[in-house]
Amino acid sequence: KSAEIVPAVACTTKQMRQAILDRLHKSLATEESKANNKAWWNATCYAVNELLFEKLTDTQKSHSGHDTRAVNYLSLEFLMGRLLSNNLHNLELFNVAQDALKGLGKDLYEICEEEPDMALGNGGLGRLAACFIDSLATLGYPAIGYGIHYENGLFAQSFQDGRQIERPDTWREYGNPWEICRPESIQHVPLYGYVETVIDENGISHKVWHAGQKLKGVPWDVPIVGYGAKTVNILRLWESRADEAFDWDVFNAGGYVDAQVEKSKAETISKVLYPNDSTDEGKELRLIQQYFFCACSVKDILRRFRRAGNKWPILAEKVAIQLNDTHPTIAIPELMRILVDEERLDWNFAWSLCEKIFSYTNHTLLPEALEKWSVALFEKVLPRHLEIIYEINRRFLETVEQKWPGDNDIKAKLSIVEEGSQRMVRMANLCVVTSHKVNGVAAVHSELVKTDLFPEFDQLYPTKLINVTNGITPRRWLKACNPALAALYDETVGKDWVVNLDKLKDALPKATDTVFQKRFMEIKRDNKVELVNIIKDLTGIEVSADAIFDIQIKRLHEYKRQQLNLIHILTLYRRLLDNPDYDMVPRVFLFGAKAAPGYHMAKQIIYALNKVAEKVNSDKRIKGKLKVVFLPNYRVSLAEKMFPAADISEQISTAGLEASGTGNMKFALNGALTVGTMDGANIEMAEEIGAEHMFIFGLSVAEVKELKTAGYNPYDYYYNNPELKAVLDWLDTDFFTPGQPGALSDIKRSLLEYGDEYLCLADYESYCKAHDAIDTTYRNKALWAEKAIRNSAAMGKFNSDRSIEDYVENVWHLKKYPLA
Ligand code: 26Y
Repeated sequence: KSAEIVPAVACTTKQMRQAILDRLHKSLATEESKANNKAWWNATCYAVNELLFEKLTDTQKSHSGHDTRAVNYLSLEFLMGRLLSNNLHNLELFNVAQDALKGLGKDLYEICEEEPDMALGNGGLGRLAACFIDSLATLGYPAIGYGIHYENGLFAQSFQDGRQIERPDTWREYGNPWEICRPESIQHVPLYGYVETVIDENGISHKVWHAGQKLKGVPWDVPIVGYGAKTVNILRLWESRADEAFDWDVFNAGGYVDAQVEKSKAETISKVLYPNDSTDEGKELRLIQQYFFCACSVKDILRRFRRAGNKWPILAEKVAIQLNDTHPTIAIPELMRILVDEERLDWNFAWSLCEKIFSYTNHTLLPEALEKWSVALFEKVLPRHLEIIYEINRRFLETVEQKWPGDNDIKAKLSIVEEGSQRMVRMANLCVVTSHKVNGVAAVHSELVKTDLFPEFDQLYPTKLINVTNGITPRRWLKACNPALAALYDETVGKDWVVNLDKLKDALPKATDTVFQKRFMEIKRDNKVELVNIIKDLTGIEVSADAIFDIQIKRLHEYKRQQLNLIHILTLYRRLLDNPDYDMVPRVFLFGAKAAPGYHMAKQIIYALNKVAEKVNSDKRIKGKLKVVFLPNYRVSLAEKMFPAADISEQISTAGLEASGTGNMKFALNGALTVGTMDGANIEMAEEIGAEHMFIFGLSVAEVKELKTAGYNPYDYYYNNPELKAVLDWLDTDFFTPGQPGALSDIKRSLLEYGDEYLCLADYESYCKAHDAIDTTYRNKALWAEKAIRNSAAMGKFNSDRSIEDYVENVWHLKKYPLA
């Protein structure tokens, strides 16, 4: 690979400046003196689009010209964040745009702040999809992301008296410059109704589904620019509308109003992203969302296939479909339905195509997150798909019978349909049965998928279950979000690290170089100062950049154990109150997290953290040694300011429960040290970095299993550790909630009476010790700097480009087609 990267798109500062002005005048009908920052942002986006659209059409032309094999990445979530800064970086025009705007009296960083986040996802799974489409385009692979054009993304969070309030996220209320509506590619989607058996002219019977309702899927395309702009792929998002063709009947019968009501019902399908990321609620609207999106995407995939003049036998040579968790599983029976019912292909032939086309990524072992849909609901909404699932299952159970003759327990366990008072369709089983590859997202997780989640499937299909360790895109998570550190790496290891993150290793010899250490830590300090200002703006709280910035940012979940972090904070606070001279490096504990609106305990933990923050931050006795800040509305754009400013990364899930984690990688890449359990990708990070440069604590996966089998009793820890007992008892008083004793007792109850499912108390002592070690290590500036550099420079493996190459080699088998 060459060292010097030639700019992807020719554009001088002068040309950029003119393009922005033109857009301001000719597209936005305003002028310099009247334009606010939002208008400048829009004008800049339009100017970028002009450069980008040409590459987009060139890429699409090349892909159809070569009739390329492509991966279709189906995901209910794409957590894109903002696009302007990233697109400029990938076009290698960030500096050009910065200079152009400077010439116009504007600051590009300020302009970028005008962009609403595209928050079409909950967390890790959605952000992973966003990193993956960046990598696919960067590597030059033909790929399409398919998703839903939600009118409202993940809710906006604010706090009222410390409690989470949710408000709708109106990200495109005033339009979105990045999306292109494609009415020429509209799809129609049937729902409800009944199935008829029809005998054709040759006397052969087949099934016809007569829909009770029809939806229209309108595609919105978002261009995805790869780094270097050698490929611009698309993310295609479907918006639901009423199908006019269908409404005419009601309309003509005088039902003008009814027709309008039908119309708004159809439009609710893509209205809102479900904010749950662990408990599957089995809601009808969600199933319809999933089907609507899968039906549109599958039809679109087949439309492109046919347009190229191809015939069915080569479908699996041209099409790979990746299912991002089980959420798009319904694409499987949908493809079978089209091939068998509409195209009248033989079942066995259609099935052999599906087996080659589909593959599935599992992101969780938590039983409550595994999707199941009631047979009754299926029967009502998708009657033909239910029949197809039954037939898939009937044939599958024959294979099980061959492998384990007469073993009805195994059949019951593996069956796609779960028997019981409410019969349920198990989506994960359908995925595993169909897919040629099933992957977990980190080594330990993939092992647990084999041994704990699907052991019999692993015996039945010994090569199906594999691992693809997650990754993050270094373009967004280093180059764009931490320009100073990116520049230091450019200078130290060459600019190639952006596409070859392993290059960072060349900086390792500098880990002990005092000059390099000084520069590395000055950058960290500057980033902390920036965050100090953001904290002040958002919360009014004043913190010092000299303190250790200890950050936990991720969805709020009991298994992620923000409550363990909380009880450690209380421990430090107590130590300080007991002894005002207690010697500790000042610490700022920062949080960002959204709780699912219906998840009571998660909301209680947010409330507790906010109440503890209020008390701690205003307590003069502790002399500013401890601060607690919960930043509201955690999202990608806020994350981009927090990762570069972190000293400590909290990755403290109960071992065995965090499939991978990806925030862990973003922190380390930006020079934070991890305090974490041996869980998910933390384990592989320790292999790369050296565990001695992390603060590893707590029970291992095996120890968690042992303890649970032996019978875990949280009271053992409560009565044996006076410090632990004191902080838990504190939660029962009204110390943090004056006049309202018991307002935080829920948390204590969950950790004692309710059995402490996530073993917080078992890991408490070890966690506190890890934090003591953090304090000691931080006092040694050179040692800390060395470790920070080692963490960052060792992140090569966690480049999402590597993840994509793993998928290409083991699952998708694609070829690269970059533009010349
Ligand atoms: C079924 C529905 C309620 C649901 C919706 C979203 C269930 C789960 C989710 C999202 C899950 C998720 O974000 N999982 C995370 O995926 C990351 C990427 O693989 C992992 O790094 C992380 O450990 C995992 O929790």
